[in-house]
Amino acid sequence: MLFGRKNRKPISIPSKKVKEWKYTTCNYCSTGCSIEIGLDDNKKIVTSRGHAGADVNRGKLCIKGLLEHELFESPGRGTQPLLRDKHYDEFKPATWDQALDKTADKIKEIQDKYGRDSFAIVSSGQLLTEEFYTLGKLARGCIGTNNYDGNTTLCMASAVSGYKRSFGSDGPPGCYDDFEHTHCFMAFGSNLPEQHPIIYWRLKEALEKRKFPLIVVDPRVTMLAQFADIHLPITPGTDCVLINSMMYVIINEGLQDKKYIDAHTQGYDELQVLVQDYAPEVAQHQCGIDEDTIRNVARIYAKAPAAMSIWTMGINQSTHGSDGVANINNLNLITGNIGKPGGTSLSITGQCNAMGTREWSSCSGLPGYRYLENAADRQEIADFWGIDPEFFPKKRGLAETDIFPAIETGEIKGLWIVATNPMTSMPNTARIRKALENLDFLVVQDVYEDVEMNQYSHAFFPASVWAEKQGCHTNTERRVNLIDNVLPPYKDSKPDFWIFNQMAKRFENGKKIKFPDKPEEAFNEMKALSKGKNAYGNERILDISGMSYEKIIKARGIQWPYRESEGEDNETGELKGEARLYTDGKFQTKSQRANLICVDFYDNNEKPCKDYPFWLNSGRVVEHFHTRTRTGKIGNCNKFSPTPYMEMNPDAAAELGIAHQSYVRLTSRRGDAVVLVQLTQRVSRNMVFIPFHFHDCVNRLTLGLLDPYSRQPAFKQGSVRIETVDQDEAARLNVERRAY
Ligand SMILES: Nc1nc2c(c(=O)[nH]1)N[C@H]1C(S)=C(S)[C@@H](COP(=O)(O)OP(=O)(O)OC[C@H]3O[C@@H](n4cnc5c(=O)[nH]c(N)nc54)[C@H](O)[C@@H]3O)O[C@H]1N2
Ligand SMILES: Nc1nc2c(c(=O)[nH]1)N[C@H]1C(S)=C(S)[C@@H](COP(=O)(O)OP(=O)(O)OC[C@H]3O[C@@H](n4cnc5c(=O)[nH]c(N)nc54)[C@H](O)[C@@H]3O)O[C@H]1N2
Ligand code: SF4
Ligand SMILES: [Mo]
Repeated sequence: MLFGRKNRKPISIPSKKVKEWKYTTCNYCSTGCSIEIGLDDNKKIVTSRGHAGADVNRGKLCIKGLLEHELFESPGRGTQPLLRDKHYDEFKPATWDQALDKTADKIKEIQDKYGRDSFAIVSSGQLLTEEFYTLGKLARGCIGTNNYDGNTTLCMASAVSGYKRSFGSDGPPGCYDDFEHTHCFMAFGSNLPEQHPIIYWRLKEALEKRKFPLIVVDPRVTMLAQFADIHLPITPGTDCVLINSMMYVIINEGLQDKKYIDAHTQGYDELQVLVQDYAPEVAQHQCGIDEDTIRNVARIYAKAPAAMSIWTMGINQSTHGSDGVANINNLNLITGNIGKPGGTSLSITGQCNAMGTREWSSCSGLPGYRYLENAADRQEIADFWGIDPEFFPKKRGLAETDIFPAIETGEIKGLWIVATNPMTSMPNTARIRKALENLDFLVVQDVYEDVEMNQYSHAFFPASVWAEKQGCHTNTERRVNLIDNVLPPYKDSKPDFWIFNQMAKRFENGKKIKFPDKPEEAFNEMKALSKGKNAYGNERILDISGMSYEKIIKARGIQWPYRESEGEDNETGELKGEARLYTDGKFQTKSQRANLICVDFYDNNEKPCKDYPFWLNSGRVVEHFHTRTRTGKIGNCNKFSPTPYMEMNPDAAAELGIAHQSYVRLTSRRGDAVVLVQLTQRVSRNMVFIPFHFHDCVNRLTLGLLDPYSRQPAFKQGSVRIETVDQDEAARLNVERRAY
């Protein structure tokens, strides 16, 4: 039956008169889609499309990528540098030299008076890799502060920490092609259809060719959970209990991969003892998943010829974030599911270049997965940059989530914020505002002048955005792709790369270290540093020495490792890096064995109680990106959710007399927020979910307890109470907030 298809008119896409298509890569999420931007006769951008020849997205884009070209001229963009003496004064326009001189002088003045570490730098996962590498040179090699970190502490820090503890190194071992080979797919706290729509599309394509079980662990009935074969609505923060219990079943029923465990892991005996405390009949009362389901899922996972796990913020943003990652790795190690097609432990990365910052920014160490704690690593980088190794600290400084408390106590007096908006994205907004008032000097470097962080700044550096610049990103599956330069910088904004280079000239060591003018020369430095062996004598995995911009564009992205010796694939003529890590079962540890790590559960979350009876969960929706500095300005994204809102269960609302689309006030132990109510069965009776995209909303309420290893906040666990409010007053407040 054709349902009248024969009579249907073909869809026609209006011609946009594209004269030329320019290659680039999406700058929102970590999927890493290749985009072509269409220019007309006058070199004006008229449209975008997905690159059909790119392996990642094969012609597809999501709503954000499709409309990304509207960013270049969006309202609120920074047009010129700005300066002021006090954060409550009016800004005055400045030249770049004036703004850079003033900032460099302030940095030196603060450091002279209070010590080198009293000036902190917080960057992002959203710059280009060459920019991260250059900022690392500047922060570690010239300014010399140890309090230098990125917003990845809010995002991927737990994945990094868990990978390092299990495998001896960061780096996701799997890839999207694993979907084509797996026999069981388990997702922990990851909502692919909304947050990584094109990864989801790849998964769906694989599922349409060959059915395999899709198991989703999420307290909320997300879009991915709606498509799942088995949905486990877990009690927030207890994934480790579920995984320990699955391992109990696997080990006690003899379903583990003994050969793999013996040959490639260490620590099995201790793990085997630990999981005995997590029999399903006991664990069910902690994690909220009944014992039969735990047994069923454990058996499906262990019996599958290849099984894979993915996770995102449901795991990372927890006080058990790093442990959760290590435990997912445990599950995959004991079932022999690392480094084989369809068998892997794949963290789905967040921001477009969260991987690039992990690899090359020097935030948590030195470039190329090197450690400050390791003398040979310090020496090697000091020699390469041409400075004294004694200039480097011997251990890592504060993470972003410890930098703000150090501002509060006066230990840190100056701050440089690059491409992040902690006024909206950090937990407990009131505390962040108070801390920022304490600063002697704040410089904000952002694409947008109206970014909330700018309210407290003394200097503002307007940055160029996305394809106004050139450089690389690394995506979730370790694929390095190029953002090619399509347009000149907007007004007097400058690429971040240029800004860092100019700042370096104002410091003593900036004259010793080479700061090349062209991003590709910085890329060549990274290539040189990526070769050879690490401190344990293992071949470096983060090897990009075979890549060049030309090759990357030709291949539409290349996965690392891609060594100098690697050429074209003989059969296909393609340029391909290695799709998977640890295929030989050799890890980056001293013994080359992976560590099985005992993860015991302790319950330290703020939980619902009499006064605050609802779990507060937060996350994202498809049409918005983060703090909405970008998608809030694009009409066709913003129109879907222009207002702060929360998902609430209809039965819970009925009990409190709360109507659909009315305003309510939420109160936590930190503060309050007014939101619009959306009634939905997606959340259970004792939980609400709020997208964190809006300023003065969910992060006024969040507690954000920190993970002991990664220092990542538990954004997703806290508690609130809900009250009705005067609807007219709330509506007025809401209009004021929707200023753009
Ligand atoms: N449209 C869009 N896409 C994005 C982004 C965006 O802002 N907008 N941001 C990008 C970035 S930086 C990131 S980090 C990713 C985030 O991508 P995701 O992690 O997929 O997104 P979130 O909505 O933050 O959280 C995912 C889920 O975690 C669940 N969760 C909460 N608590 C728990 C728990 O205790 N256990 C488990 N198992 N699950 C739990 C929540 O219910 C939520 O559905 O998205 C990236 N992609
Ligand atoms: N409650 C709650 N809070 C959360 C989360 C949650 O799930 N719940 N998720 C957390 C996570 S995973 C993340 S990643 C963070 C994100 O938090 P943020 O990093 O604060 O979010 P963004 O809005 O992406 O901020 C990036 C800023 O960089 C600017 N920008 C974009 N491109 C460029 C560029 O090329 N150069 C410069 N200089 N600036 C640029 C943008 O305009 C924007 O102001 O939020 C965290 N906060
Ligand atoms: S899936 Fe991510 S990378 Fe791809 S177009 Fe959408 S936002 Fe961009
Ligand atoms: Mo993130």
